[in-house]
Amino acid sequence: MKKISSILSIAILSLLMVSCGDDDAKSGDKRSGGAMASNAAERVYVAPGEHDEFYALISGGYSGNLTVYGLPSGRMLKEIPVFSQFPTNGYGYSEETIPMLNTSFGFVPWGDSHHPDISQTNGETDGRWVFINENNTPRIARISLETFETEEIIEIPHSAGNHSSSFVTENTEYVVAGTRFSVPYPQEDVAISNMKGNFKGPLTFIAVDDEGHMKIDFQLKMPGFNYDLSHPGRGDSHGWFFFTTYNTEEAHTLQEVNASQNDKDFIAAVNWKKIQEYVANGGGEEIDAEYAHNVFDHATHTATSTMMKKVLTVDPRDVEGAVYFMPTPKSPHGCDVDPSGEYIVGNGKLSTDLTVHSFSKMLKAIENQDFDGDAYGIPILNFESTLAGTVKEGGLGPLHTEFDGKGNAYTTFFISSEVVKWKLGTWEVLDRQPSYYSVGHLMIPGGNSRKPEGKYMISMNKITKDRYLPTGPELEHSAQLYDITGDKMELLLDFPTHGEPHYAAGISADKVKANSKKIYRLDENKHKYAALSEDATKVVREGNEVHVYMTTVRSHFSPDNIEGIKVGDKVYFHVTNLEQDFDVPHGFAMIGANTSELLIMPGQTKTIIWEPKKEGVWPFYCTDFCSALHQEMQGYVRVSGR
Ligand code: CUK
Ligand code: CUA
Repeated sequence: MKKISSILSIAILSLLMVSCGDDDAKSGDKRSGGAMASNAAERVYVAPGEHDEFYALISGGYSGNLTVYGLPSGRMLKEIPVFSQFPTNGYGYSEETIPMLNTSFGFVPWGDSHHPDISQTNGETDGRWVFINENNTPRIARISLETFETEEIIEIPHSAGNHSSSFVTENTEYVVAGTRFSVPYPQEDVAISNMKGNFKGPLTFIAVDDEGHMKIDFQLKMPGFNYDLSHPGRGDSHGWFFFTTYNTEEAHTLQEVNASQNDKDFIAAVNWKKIQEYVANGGGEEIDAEYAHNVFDHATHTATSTMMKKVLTVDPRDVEGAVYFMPTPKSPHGCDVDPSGEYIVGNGKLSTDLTVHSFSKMLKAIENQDFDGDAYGIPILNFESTLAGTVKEGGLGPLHTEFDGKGNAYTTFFISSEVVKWKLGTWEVLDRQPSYYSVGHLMIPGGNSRKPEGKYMISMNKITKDRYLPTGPELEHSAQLYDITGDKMELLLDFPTHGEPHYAAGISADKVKANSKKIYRLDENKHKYAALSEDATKVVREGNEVHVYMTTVRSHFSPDNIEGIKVGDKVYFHVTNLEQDFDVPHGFAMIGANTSELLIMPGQTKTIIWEPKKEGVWPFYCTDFCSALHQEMQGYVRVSGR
């Protein structure tokens, strides 16, 4: 590969920095709405009592959570705790959910989530689950779209900066995780300058079964590049997975002069079906690995964490035809596959053009062995031989692309702060709209599948500036909703989003199974400390541990007067909510408890620990307004000296 000291790259990088400054490129017309539809208000208005047409599941970035919005209204419906403790409902604080945040590094109650992706059947979003990655302490979570709760978290061993994740194949055979940092594989104490040629970039393929349970099938021991975004093939390219790479120079310090020298990095094309077969026939090598696998069980309402010890690793060179590199200009970030599966779009973030590869040309090039050498034994395909086309004058700093299912693609440009619509096949630019400001990802419901629901697009912008009433230097990020049914994109709405929403997944509401029904049934409650009726409530002492089997129902706790507790005891409140209605939670808060409160759903049992420090008579109460007598929902614990 040709090494050129890329002056353009550096120029663009400096632009990248100033684009966040006060004089945004192309954002001079502040607070004008771009191509704002005159009847925009009407088109996003969802009348009181009416429901939105789509769910938008928006990553909460460094909040570690996933936030649910309705489209087109932009109304925030729920925040789902995933990788972070959440006092609102005690997630990560209650004894039942603490194991969800266990890792090989111990309890890690925070995360940086980036890319949600909805499970698919036959290439269509199916509304069963949404997966999301955690970048910092590499993990993938599965959230049920029936309960809107996090049900499973698997840690990714031998990975660092779990970024190319968590995209699913078209029948949810795999959810895939990459590594943004190359690392010693397995980890060891070596000089950082030892990196080049020695560090690896393992790509992890996690099999998903019919119940949604995740299990690492294999890890592909790739060369030590940085792996960025990824996308599964679909249709004809089903069976392949594509990953962008950057820093193929393998520089261990990423001052731009070191890491952006190569004019082209790669898109790695991985034939996972071949590797799956190889592994099924006993291929690969088991190596030591330490990673937590945390599963929430619905019958017991309790999560368990298992520490796994081995992972199967595959050297791509051992599987004929498993991996090829497609040269792609200018440090590609996004890697997006169109609904037909034929086009693979590489967004070179230091470029103005977009490079589109053709899957069918790629197959031909492989057949003809149209190679330009290799990288660590992996064939590099000739650039021209896979090139389908180039989108010229797209803008500056392309990041991500989505599709509307009508032959059009939409690409975000961070530096020139705009969304550009272009045509697949002819590569002509059809429309461009400024974003306010500096857009990262964009999302079209189903835009990651064979059947996009191409009615709306949201752009998720990094800079908020003057879009809302000022709230100090920290401003929530801003999303913008466009109607994309016409020739031109029409801006309809701005709405703030929580954390940094790198990406989002969308689905029409009628495909989601959540409805007004009871999730936790009392008659199916297998929690070890459940009290299924008021008669079953009790206080049991075991040494200095005290278990209070408590129930709640409008509007009292049972028991509500507890005596015989001593300073130094460890008191477990196991609270079962006996309500019959599906949506009447009760809360439980104890004075001085430093482990948050509980929010217990009907039929559910949850546990919180309280360690009294002082003698006295101490109150507890219900935190969730549950009836006219909510304020009467209270009790006392008497604490005596030892
Ligand atoms: S990344 Cu944030 S804008 Cu994590 Cu998908 Cu490109
Ligand atoms: Cu129960 Cu308020």
